[in-house]
Amino acid sequence: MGKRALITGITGQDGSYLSEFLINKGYEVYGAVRRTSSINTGRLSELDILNKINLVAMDLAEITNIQRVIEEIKPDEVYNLAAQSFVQTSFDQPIYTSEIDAIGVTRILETIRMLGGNIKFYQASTSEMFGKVQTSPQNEETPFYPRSPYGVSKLYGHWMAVNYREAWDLHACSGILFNHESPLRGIEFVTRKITLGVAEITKEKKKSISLGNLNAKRDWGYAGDYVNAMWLMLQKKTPSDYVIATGEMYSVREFVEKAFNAVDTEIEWVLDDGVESGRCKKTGNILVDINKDFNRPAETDYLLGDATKAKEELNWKPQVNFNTLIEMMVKKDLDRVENDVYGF
Ligand code: NAP
Ligand code: G4F
Repeated sequence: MGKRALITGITGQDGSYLSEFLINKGYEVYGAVRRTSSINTGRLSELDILNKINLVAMDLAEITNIQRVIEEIKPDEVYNLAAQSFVQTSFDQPIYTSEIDAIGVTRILETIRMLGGNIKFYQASTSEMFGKVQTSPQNEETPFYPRSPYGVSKLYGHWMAVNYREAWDLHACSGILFNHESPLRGIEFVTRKITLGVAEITKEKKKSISLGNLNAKRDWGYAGDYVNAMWLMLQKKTPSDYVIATGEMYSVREFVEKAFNAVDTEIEWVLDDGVESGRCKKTGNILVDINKDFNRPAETDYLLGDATKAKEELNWKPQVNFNTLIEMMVKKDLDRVENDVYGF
């Protein structure tokens, strides 16, 4: 019989791709979903894997629930992907974010320890823990300096995974993943906001996109490549932590330019009375305006990862580059807008 995996956050971007990946590897996949008032499995349906997954009700806020579920399922591997994952929201909901992204991790680790410690554990750590970066590029040795309640909460979860590994000999790994995107990315994140906006403008459903800090830079990869790395980590005999990144960094501004290029539109940045906008070079129409509401109280200005350890020890490297990623996202959003089917 194949291995059994429990994925928290299965309804999210990474949970959906990881499910697909593990199903293809012959795993029996269990997905933890929190109770919501409406059906929230659009991504799993879009990948056509909903009927291949066993969904179980589990909220990271509730330890009794976590204990019962893990004891009953007896998974070989637990992938903890559930989180309040939007940095901006964490400034408005810092306590809730800590409850799920920090303490939620301890709830799972403690459950695994109480059940004998034989379940392998993956923690979804993040480059946001580097925040105000101390050196560049960032690797596993780079000091952390989180810049948001999300980053601070994730850092707690990260160190808890390390601590349970060292104190209780748990097979716990943290993947320090840099930004990864896809057509299944949530629409509040900047990449998807841009690609959906480009599609809506192209199909004349919208006139412009409002954005915040265009100069922020990120190391953007493809989510489908990154879930592979999660699995590879848990297959290693000795657990460890790994940075997963492309090693290339681009600004939000460059992302905008490339996304419009994908629909044969050239953007020109214009400064008018100190106010910047992105205009169509051909028509002069404003396609991007700046709205300070999207600025963060404290910003992570740039992130650039060095995934050498993952390359050497896991034989992992990204397959999809920046341009292909953007084209893939714009194309999918054009289809969605054209057919008026958004899925999630
Ligand atoms: P996502 O699309 O926002 O998915 C988050 C998932 O967590 C959703 O399934 C959500 O369920 C679930 N969730 C939230 N609160 C929960 C709770 N209290 N109990 C149970 N489930 C809960 O995030 P993602 O992009 O797939 O990221 C996956 C993980 O990797 C997250 O932990 C994120 O912080 C981390 N990460 C992401 C990136 C990235 O660039 N994508 C980079 C580094 C680390 P609902 O569907 O009900 O909301
Ligand atoms: O797309 P973002 O919201 O992603 P952010 O904050 O980098 O966080 C993502 O990546 C982390 C890994 O580093 C994950 F841990 C986390 O869960 C999440 O997946 O913003 C990216 C950048 C920021 O600098 C933001 O200020 O884009 C800038 N930005 C500019 N205008 C905007 C906007 N971000 C959003 N969401 N919306 C805007 O209008």
